[in-house]
Amino acid sequence: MRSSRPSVRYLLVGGPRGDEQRRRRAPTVGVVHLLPLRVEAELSDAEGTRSEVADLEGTGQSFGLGPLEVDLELHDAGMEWSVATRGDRAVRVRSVSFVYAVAGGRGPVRMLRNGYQSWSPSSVGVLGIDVDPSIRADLPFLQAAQHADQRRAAPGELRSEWVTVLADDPGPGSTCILVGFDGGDRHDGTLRLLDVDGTVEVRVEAFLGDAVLDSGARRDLHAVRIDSGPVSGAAAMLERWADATGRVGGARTTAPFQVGWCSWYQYFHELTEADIVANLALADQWPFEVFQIDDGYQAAIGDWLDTNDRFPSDLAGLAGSIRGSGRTPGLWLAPFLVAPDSDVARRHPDWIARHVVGGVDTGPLRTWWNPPWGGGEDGFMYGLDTTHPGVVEHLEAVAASAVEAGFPYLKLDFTFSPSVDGGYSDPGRTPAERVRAGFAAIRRGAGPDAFLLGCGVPLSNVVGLVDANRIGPDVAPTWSLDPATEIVAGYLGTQPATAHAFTNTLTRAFMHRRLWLNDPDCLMLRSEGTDLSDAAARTWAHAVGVSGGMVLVSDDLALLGPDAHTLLDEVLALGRSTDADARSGGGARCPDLLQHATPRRLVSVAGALDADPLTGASELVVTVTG
Ligand code: 9PG
Repeated sequence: MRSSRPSVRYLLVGGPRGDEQRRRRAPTVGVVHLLPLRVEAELSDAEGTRSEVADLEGTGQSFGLGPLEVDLELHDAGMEWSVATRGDRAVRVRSVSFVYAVAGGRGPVRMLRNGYQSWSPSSVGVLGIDVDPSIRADLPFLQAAQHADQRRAAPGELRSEWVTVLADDPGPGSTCILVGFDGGDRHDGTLRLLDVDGTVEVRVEAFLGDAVLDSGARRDLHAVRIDSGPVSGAAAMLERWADATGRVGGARTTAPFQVGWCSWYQYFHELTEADIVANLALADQWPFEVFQIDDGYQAAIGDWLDTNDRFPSDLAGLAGSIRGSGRTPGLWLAPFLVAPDSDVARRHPDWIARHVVGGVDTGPLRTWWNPPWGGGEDGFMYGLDTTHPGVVEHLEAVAASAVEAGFPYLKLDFTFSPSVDGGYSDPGRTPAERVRAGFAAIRRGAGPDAFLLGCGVPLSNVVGLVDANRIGPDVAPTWSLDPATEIVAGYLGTQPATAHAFTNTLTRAFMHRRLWLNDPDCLMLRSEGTDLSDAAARTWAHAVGVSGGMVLVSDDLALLGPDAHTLLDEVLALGRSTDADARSGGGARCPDLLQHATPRRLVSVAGALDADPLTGASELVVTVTG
């Protein structure tokens, strides 16, 4: 749970070049635009004392906020900024924000809410109507996995991570504005939309997550990019933002189109080596290049290099069988989690991040809970401290050993873990830097040629280190969920269901081959042992195809007949064609991105898919080239 350290907010009201800027821009009424309002910083005091002093004097583009100074360069297309300490003491910074008023639009403001990590829902919320899920949940343990800032949102506030599009009332002449950070490796970026006494404000927040800035330290914050135009151009705006952000971050976007098999959505935790062998024996009838072993082989969460009793072979033996069949061996791991009773946790208790409440260390930091993993504390898992040099060395060695054993394809799961609030050996790092340090160690160990797939990953933190990212929640052999099955209030959308994966596949289509390769999650082609109707299974398969993203099949191949082959062939034809277009700057586009809470249409050179997200029924019009 979050430490309840008191925090202080400093406000600078009026803002840089306020009136002059307002006059100069004078946008037409009816066009959504932003007006600069103020700078804010939120500080946490290590001693737990609350400071009441706010230093508000500003000089030019340099603004004093208590013990901090924020330097800003505002321009029409965004801003560059940095934060520094002034004075002779270190400062613990939760966030630094620039606040704009959202003006000129008609009716309630709609917000594309991009989720924090792979599984976080991305869809549209309406200010004043929808609420942030944390308001209902009020459960920091879960919120830590789903948001950059694990605290509850303010009442009425909507938030988006890394980038957002704000639009006014739908209808002819509707306009929108994009606000996004051009990176996420130094800190997360949260866009918060709220109505403050009738003024709609968007808070552009650089989230430093209580990082300690030493006396004299200056940190460059990620530049903010602003773009605007008719709402019909929203998808193109996001593509431009992703192009620019991918360039700044040195995105890895050139891996081949991926076609493979994955064990998870058929065998789950009960996977055995016999299952792998049986599916490998049938794989020659299928076009799989990758054969990926998911969760279930490992001796314990954290002990990735040892197999359990259901696997007579070791990792090298498993990789050898897959390689012997002519395929690329893939392996799942959750590299930053350790079970309390794992070898690694017993041998290196000092590698585990600490749970700190009000400045008091209360034990190892639990970052996830999954009862099937056992682990000695009813399924609670500890988080590794990725700022500890021993952990960095360990992660490098694990990745090197996995590749050495024959697995050049690694699915790195539950990787939000180092972002969770807690005690880490280097208090100067932001949550984003802690996540990235873990991935950087794995990349170094795995080498430049390994294929790294992020999952459960804070998306903005890993550009340039991963080849691909999961961009949605887990599929399941069911289309949608009865709201009565919601486990944590507000977070139904994070629970496995194919409709949830479908939504993110559309809303995040623009990321593919601009920031990494998109992994929309697996196809399930079976027609027995599933609650998915044929129509819904086809809708999902076609969405994956039209998106141009990775295609992994997750079925017991013995269950599949000729229809499954036909459907996979259709998906691959669609996918290869969209993906080829994505390589040259195109790709799939979601034309109704801001029209509904969840979009329904996905269009690419390969075809156009129209679906009903409620029922899973759809129509696909395939482009026929002569
Ligand atoms: C293995 C699985 C598969 C799958 C991953 C991930 O929010 N949740 O409770 C939640 C639980 C599991 C989960 C995702 C979300 O699945 O996405 O593909 O690898 O782990 O355990």
